[in-house]
Amino acid sequence: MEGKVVLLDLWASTFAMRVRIALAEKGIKYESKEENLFNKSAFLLEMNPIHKKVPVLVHVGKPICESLVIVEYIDEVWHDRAPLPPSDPYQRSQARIFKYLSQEDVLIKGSKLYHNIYGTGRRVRTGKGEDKEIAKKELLEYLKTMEGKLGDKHFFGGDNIGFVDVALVPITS
Ligand SMILES: N[C@@H](CCC(=O)N[C@@H](CS)C(=O)NCC(=O)O)C(=O)O
Repeated sequence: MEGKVVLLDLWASTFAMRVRIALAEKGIKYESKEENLFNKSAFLLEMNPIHKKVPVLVHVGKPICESLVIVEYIDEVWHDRAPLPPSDPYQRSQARIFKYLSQEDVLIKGSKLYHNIYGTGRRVRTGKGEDKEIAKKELLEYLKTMEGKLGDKHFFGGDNIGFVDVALVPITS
């Protein structure tokens, strides 16, 4: 499908990186508009009026927000190029679990209930004292589980990069 593709972007954003990886894998040409989060553009506020966050993909003038939703959208629209989710239903269900574990919006803000890969990583980076030490152990368990699932494969998707890789690489690298 053709149509102008614009990414409201931020080079340092792990969430925007997911979208950049998906666009690169699919070979989609797009315009990147770098945002300054201390002085958000009127276009960003118009395209993502609720959360006012990057990334936002604007495709033929219509905005799509939330990095993993955007990655799924990209996959569905350009489905003929390098499919990201596995075709096998069981493998797809496993990919969805990793998607759940890697999104930040399941966190309860201000609480310590960050029981997913993203949240635990954040506790390791920003936590203090005992909670930081607990988070380190939890993160190691997550990483070991992920390594076990990866096995000898190059990607979670097998020989080719897949949805789980796109979701996890920016937050674990
Ligand atoms: N759940 C969102 C998170 C996006 C997000 O937190 N973006 C940050 C940059 S890394 C942002 O725009 N923050 C601006 C703000 O919080 O005002 C996603 O997956 O896209």
